[in-house]
Amino acid sequence: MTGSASDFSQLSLETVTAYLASRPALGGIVDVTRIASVREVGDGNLNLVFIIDDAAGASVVLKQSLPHVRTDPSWPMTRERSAREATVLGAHVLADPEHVPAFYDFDAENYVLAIENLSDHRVWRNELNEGRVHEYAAGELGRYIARAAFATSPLGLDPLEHKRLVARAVNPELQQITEDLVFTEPYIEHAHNVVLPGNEADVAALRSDAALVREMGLAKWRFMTTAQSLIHGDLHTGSVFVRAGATSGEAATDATDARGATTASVRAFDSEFGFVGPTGFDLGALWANFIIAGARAEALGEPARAELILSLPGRLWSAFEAEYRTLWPARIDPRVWTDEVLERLLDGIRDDAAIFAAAKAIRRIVGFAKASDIESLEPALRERAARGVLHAGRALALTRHGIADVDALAAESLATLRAAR
Ligand code: SR1
Ligand code: MG
Repeated sequence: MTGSASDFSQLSLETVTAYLASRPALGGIVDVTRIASVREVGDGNLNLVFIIDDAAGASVVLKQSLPHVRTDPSWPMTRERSAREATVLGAHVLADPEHVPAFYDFDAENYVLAIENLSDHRVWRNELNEGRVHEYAAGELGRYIARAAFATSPLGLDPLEHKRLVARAVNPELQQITEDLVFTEPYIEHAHNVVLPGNEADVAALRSDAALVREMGLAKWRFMTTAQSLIHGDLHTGSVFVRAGATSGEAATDATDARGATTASVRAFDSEFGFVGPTGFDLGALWANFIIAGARAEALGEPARAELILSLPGRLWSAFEAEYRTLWPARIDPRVWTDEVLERLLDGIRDDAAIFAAAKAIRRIVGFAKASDIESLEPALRERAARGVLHAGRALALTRHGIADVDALAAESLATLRAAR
């Protein structure tokens, strides 16, 4: 019954401790008889997030989906997205435990995931906004995407298992949000679209560019009809935690390895938009957000930092490709998946990554769910930065064909950002 002490359908600061006590799987994670603090820290578009610490310093994060968009309660949203996130995180923990939070529990009745508290990490987008690039993170995420892609595709899964995974991971409502927000709404008149008056002509130019709209239509088709691997589905820099190591040139933290040295750590979280889709989508999401972060650095008059940030797409791709190649000999069916097939797969994933990057860069300027990198700039700087991202997205979408060098494409994006006035 709603409001009773054992009603956990919408957790609150008052009910979280009783909830923990009701979950046997969490007994070994925190001491529920000695809870020291409970905080609600959710600041994304969708969910409640609680951090609970016990008196001995152990902690856990509880993430509960709401039946609507957190930032817009009039927009209903399936709570089953929690189950989809549990499916993705469960599979990715098996594929690459180094790059995702530890996964303790999933409560399907109350839509609650219990995961590792990574409070000693920082959200990468916030770090980028403050001028700390954490460039090592791009390579780590390239390895993560490759490991997850290999393990959850027919390269690493028995064919029947892959089909069962496709069925288990289908995520209709959230997939449709991406179809609408990323690939459609920026190119039509829609109430979700808001730009500065000075950027209205830039958006009109995108919409009247038939070649660009065609590329976005084809990208949407790829997104909707491709079932390669179980993707994260929303891998922007706000879905990544980073913690620098002692030698990575960033601020040190108190997490140490066996020798007492601070260890770097990079974790992808918030995979509720995941499904079995195109592997290049996660690469493209990060790539887009590197363009956006680079636009911010340019707008703030930090060209060296912008250049460093625009080296990240290449670092991401190189690490992905190297890991994918390393895993390739272990593919479960080499009979017709010859080494030539590997080259074609990589070509296709790279091309997908580029067009998805273009789409995801443009959507963060035009449509719903913008990026704080740009939004936190004062309007005169914001207008130019937004224009630069739109121009860079368009150029990437239209010139990527046949260019196998991600560094060259990123260099073109940097030049485009710089040319925007
Ligand atoms: C209503 S959800 C809006 C956006 O937030 C998420 O981060 C996804 O990117 C989604 O498109
Ligand atoms: Mg999210």
